Amino acid sequence: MTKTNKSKKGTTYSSINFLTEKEFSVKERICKNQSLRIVHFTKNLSVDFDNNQPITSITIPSFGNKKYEVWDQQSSLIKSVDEKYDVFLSKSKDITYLRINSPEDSDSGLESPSYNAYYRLFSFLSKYPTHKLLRIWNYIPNILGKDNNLERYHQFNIGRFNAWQSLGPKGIDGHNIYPAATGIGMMSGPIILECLTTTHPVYYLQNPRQTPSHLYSKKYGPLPPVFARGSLHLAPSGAEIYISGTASLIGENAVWIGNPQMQARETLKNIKALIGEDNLKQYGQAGFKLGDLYGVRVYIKHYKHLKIIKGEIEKYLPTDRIIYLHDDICRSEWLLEIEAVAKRS
Ligand code: 3EB
Repeated sequence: MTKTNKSKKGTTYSSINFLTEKEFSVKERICKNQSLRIVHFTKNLSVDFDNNQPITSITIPSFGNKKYEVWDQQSSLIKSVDEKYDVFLSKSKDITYLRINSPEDSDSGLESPSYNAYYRLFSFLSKYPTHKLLRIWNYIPNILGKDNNLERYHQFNIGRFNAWQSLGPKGIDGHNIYPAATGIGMMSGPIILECLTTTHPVYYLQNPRQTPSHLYSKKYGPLPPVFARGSLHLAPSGAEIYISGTASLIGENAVWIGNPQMQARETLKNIKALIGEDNLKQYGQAGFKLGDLYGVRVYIKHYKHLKIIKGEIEKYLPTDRIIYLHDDICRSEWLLEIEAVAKRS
């Protein structure tokens, strides 16, 4: 039984830490009992998922010795599996974590496994009407590959879009509601969705510098990717923003083609605009700063750009809040993508 710790304010709180293999092995038993979510970044596809533990192996290698991302939740956790929709669930007082794997059969592409993953997610969630989607991670094997002349990311987007149209969450006016997300490559394995839900208030943010993704023109795929640029979560321990995967994008176009340093700067500028006061005052919230970011994942396409990108990011943030990952981003022009959680310390 996990002990429930209360912070000074009497509210629960969570923390995100990046650990080396060694640090993780020392704390493994504690982690497994107290963590809402553990992501293991690895080259090798693990044969099976442990459906009793919140550990997910993701085939995205890390550049440094940090290999684990651990989300600690200082309150009791309930773990279970929904047999009907094959959803793994880890539930804390404030946030629920869900994981869905959707394998690809032979060579029919990603549209149907993507539809299947979202169909299962929405069917599962329909039983919990008080839970709202807060954040989704979409791991897409061989994201830049093509079959039948259609990019695999675009196939994924078709499946996701269609599932959302038929079963996804809707606002009172009937419009679809999309949470913050990441859509990123992975070396191998099934499509994996990791999701967070909450029963507390959540507002979905757009970025004033960027076109909302559901309005992208057809040149970026026959049906658009659907996600918000961030989710503002009014948690009992204070406001926090789940920042979607963010790249060097103005309007709907990639900028600074071929220039990793300027792509890093532009990406940070986008994040600043998303979390800044101007974008939040309509919700009665003060702005956040780059110095408020935690759990920062930096996906980098080429090893040769690591140093220059690291240099840009570490002008604003301490190394221990960042993990650098080697990965393909969903548009071939992008050399990096950044995601994080903003929380006032
Ligand atoms: C972009 O601005 C970057 O497909 O779920 C970011 C976040 C991106 C989420 C997704 C894709 C997704 O279009 C790519």
